[in-house]
Amino acid sequence: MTTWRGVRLREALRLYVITDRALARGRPDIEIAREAIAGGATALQLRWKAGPLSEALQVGHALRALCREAGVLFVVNDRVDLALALEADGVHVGVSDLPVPETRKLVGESMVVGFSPETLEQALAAEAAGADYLGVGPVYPTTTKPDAGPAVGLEHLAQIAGAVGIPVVGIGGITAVNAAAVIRAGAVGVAVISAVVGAEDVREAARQLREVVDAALAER
Ligand code: TZP
Ligand code: MG
Repeated sequence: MTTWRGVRLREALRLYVITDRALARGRPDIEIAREAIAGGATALQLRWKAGPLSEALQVGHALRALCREAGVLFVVNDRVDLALALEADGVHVGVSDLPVPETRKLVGESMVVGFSPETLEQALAAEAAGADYLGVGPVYPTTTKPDAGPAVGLEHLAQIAGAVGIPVVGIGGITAVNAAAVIRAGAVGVAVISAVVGAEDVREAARQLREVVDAALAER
């Protein structure tokens, strides 16, 4: 397996779509993922918050195969064990999950490790401990993650993106309308749930977001 760590990662973080059963409104994760990728998603994260892990494994295997076929980065949220079992390309941990040093120790050197810092200090420590990218947010208000806390804003994102050497993606309340500002603040891409997974036309929603992100990156 070729690794995504390093230069390839920045490109892969342009449009990072995260699964969500509730927002999919009965549409299977694999269908949402297929449409999102057809629209231009460059990374896909399996975010499993409820239901048996055996089912997460089943869904994950299908998503893993789809992403491998499409050349899309496949990341598992929170669970290092699930990421390893699925041979995911990456694992994403937050402040309540296994810390970055332990995560890196368990997954080895080829798997991408993402981290969601709440402060600049946490961001710098995660980079030093071997995180490959950071997810910073919620940039804008969101109802998708009830415990996400208040919006941190573009300045907080810009401060972290300017201080670390690893790529940063913005997350939280991002749409095609406000995504360009996130890129201008220093992010290499945007991570979204509702703007794509909750859309009536998932493919078109992804296409529009990707267009905005690509245009904003080209202007930097
Ligand atoms: N982490 C911070 S905000 C958020 C997560 C998982 C939710 C993002 O969802 P949406 O619908 O794109 O605001
Ligand atoms: Mg988490």
